[in-house]
Amino acid sequence: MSDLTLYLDLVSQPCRAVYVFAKANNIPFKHEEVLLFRGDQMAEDFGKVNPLRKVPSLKDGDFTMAESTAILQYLANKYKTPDHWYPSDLQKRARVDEYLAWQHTNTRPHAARVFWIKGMTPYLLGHEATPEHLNPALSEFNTTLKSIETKFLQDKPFFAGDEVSIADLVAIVEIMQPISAGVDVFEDKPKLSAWKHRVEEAIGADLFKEAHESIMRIKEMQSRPISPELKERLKARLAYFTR
Ligand SMILES: N[C@@H](CCC(=O)N[C@@H](CS)C(=O)NCC(=O)O)C(=O)O
Repeated sequence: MSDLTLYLDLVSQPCRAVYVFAKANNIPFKHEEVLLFRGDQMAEDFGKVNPLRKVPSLKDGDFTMAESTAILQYLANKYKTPDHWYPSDLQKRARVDEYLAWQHTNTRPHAARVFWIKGMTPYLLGHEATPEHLNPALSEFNTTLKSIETKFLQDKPFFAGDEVSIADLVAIVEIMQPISAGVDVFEDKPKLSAWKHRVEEAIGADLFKEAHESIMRIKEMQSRPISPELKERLKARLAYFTR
């Protein structure tokens, strides 16, 4: 039995990256669900694993850690996964690290903003997102996608060259978040769309689909009851994105 436990909610993009990576590499782990819509992140026991109360989180024996990109690097190093995921070649690895550093202030917040405004406004406020809020978010996200094409992908099959790496994985799960809210992310972007298909194939279509099942059913989840307290917290988060 593995000592490794991953605390995940697959509606979360960084959780999906960690989940897909562990599964694709046959890393044995115990999957502990921390369902954010149920408020599980506030449970006392989870606070001991991650006082930041965020997923993904990892526990390996007595060792605990947070932050998806650091978790991916830990798993790649510990389980000596195939080199292409996190290349040992200095400059290829630097390409991966470069994207992982960039995405924290680009793909991640910009994709999340589109998702929250388009996908969470009807749920939390009972009406569709207004163009006033949605359009600037879409425009910012499209600029990010353009940078991914021109700076990170260029004319290569994947960000670090001929094979998939954790940088591609982190990017694709983030880009899928607005798709789940009904945004046609790949419209008029054949290059990015072809890259998405390559990443999906490299990961395995079944695993890719499985990891995205819950976020693709977000509407169904939104029809379940949640506590008024949690709803208020979610509204505050939405207000942050529309400020
Ligand atoms: N930078 C962190 C972000 C983690 C994060 O923000 N997780 C969100 C889900 S996507 C979360 O746990 N939110 C719970 C909350 O804020 O209550 C990472 O990459 O792991």
